[in-house]
Amino acid sequence: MRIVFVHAPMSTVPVAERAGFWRNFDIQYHSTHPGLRHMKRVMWELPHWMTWLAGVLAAHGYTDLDVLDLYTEPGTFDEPGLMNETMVRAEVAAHPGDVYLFSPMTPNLYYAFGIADLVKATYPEAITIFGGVVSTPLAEEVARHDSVDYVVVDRGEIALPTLLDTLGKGEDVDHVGNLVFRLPDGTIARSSTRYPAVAPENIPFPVVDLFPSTAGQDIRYLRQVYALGCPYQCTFCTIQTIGQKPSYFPIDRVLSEIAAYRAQYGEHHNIYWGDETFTLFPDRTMQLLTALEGVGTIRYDCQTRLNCLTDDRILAKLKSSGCQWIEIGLETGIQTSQNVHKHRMKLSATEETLLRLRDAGLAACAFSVNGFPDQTPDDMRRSIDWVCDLISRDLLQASYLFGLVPYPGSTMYNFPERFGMKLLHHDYRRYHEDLPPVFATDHANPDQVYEVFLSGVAQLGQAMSKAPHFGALPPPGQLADYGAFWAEAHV
Ligand code: B12
Ligand code: SF4
Repeated sequence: MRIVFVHAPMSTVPVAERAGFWRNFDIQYHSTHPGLRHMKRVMWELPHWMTWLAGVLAAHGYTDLDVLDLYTEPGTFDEPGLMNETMVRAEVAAHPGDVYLFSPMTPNLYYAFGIADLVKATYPEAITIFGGVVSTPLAEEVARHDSVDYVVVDRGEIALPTLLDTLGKGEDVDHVGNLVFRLPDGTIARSSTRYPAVAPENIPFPVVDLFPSTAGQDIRYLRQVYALGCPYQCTFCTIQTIGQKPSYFPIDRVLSEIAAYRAQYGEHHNIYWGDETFTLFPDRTMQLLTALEGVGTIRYDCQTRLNCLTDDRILAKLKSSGCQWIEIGLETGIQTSQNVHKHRMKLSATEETLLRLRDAGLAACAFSVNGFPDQTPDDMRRSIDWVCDLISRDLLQASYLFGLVPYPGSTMYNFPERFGMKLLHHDYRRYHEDLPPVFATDHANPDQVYEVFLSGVAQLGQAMSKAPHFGALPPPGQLADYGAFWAEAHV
């Protein structure tokens, strides 16, 4: 059985203000990552679900695996939002398979459907299976699409091989768990069995060489997971497929994955820890940091919450074990929004915590989000001013800024009225963090929110034009290389 993993493309939105923003962001990032290389083509990172599930499949004897990568391929879109059908058709024809696996996110679900249509048109006998972050909460809707045969909801480690085994034997899929599919009469069936999550130590080793080693030139870093899951419940987050109780991979396993990925894609690569809240349990974090320090050659980025950075032991060890960049979900400078949407994170601790990080030699980068539904345009502007001020005082080295999107699966999407939001449509192509909000509130309409967003992107871009606190500016002649990814698919 030949199984093809499909990397669905992401259509970027041309936002003029982003050019300067990403350029200056990238300069700040590179300055703290000596030796980092610019991406040749913009894959950004290996699609993690693929190497992960490929490992699961290989352990079950499915070793005839291929990748149809339309994400990195230049020319997938004729213009923003319009896939180049001739090109996609040719790529599908060049990757024949018996089974095609898709794991789109919300903004590229539509394009994944388009590719599935072309798969079915080219290979009518092929089976298409969707899974992952958007297919799970929208399973019925996804299963209704003509070119989708099966939707696997939640985790896939047991469901996917069980489904393939069943199909291979020509048996009825009735007994397969985590499954949603269309019956011949058009109604949607959902299996009653729900498989338990497989403990990390029992998840097979990934298929690290699913991509050629040249893909190492197209990525920014290697993603590695130590713990899966996050116990917080932020209203805009969709962490549901991974789960809420963090469970940890054995440290030996983590280190051997890093070694294998670096051997395949380049020893120079840094690691980006995929853990949502890397410093959640200090004792567990310390065990990993001690091991990393022992290896001594691994440099890395991680992400966490502000309230999980209070332990000085951790800060010191982060630095000595190779951490060079910490991303913190600050989201907004308005405390009332934090109370509702960010699990009551206390902003009063921000300056002191950032100062301690800086003193520990760690560069901090914020995630900030524009457009919380309890904010007026003035609140939003104040929030952006606050982040810019933290940058200007070198408490932050950089900050992302995205527009708030109530993704399917989030509490905000499920209960918008609780937050004073009215969802305006379900055109998921426009559920995009660089586009006007897909909801309205009594405090601000989408145009007002978007206006603040665009000026905020420009303002933050300007704030990041300062000399980096950690590291040095690149030589003037090379400046054009920085942020060059902004017009392609990227985070
Ligand atoms: C890695 C990552 C990325 C990477 C790579 C994305 C990729 N295509 O591989 C990058 C940095 C490029 C990225 C970009 C974006 N991301 Co992202 N990303 C993640 C992240 C941190 C980890 C995903 C991951 O690899 N997990 C490990 C794998 C093994 O877990 P998994 O994907 O859930 O897979 C399991 C099951 O879901 C299932 N499964 C998954 N796929 C499939 C497919 C089949 C066929 C089957 C059977 C089963 C199955 O089996 C797996 C094993 O159990 C998640 C947060 C999270 N922890 O989930 C956010 C997340 C998925 N991203 C998100 C978003 C919003 C984006 C962006 C839209 C952001 C932006 N600013 O534009 C872009 C979209 C780009 C795109 N469409 O590819 C949201 C998704 C929202 C949504 N519901 O759609 C998430 C959940 C973050 C969040 N907290 O809200 N992202
Ligand atoms: S936003 Fe971060 S802290 Fe909040 S639930 Fe999601 S992963 Fe956890």
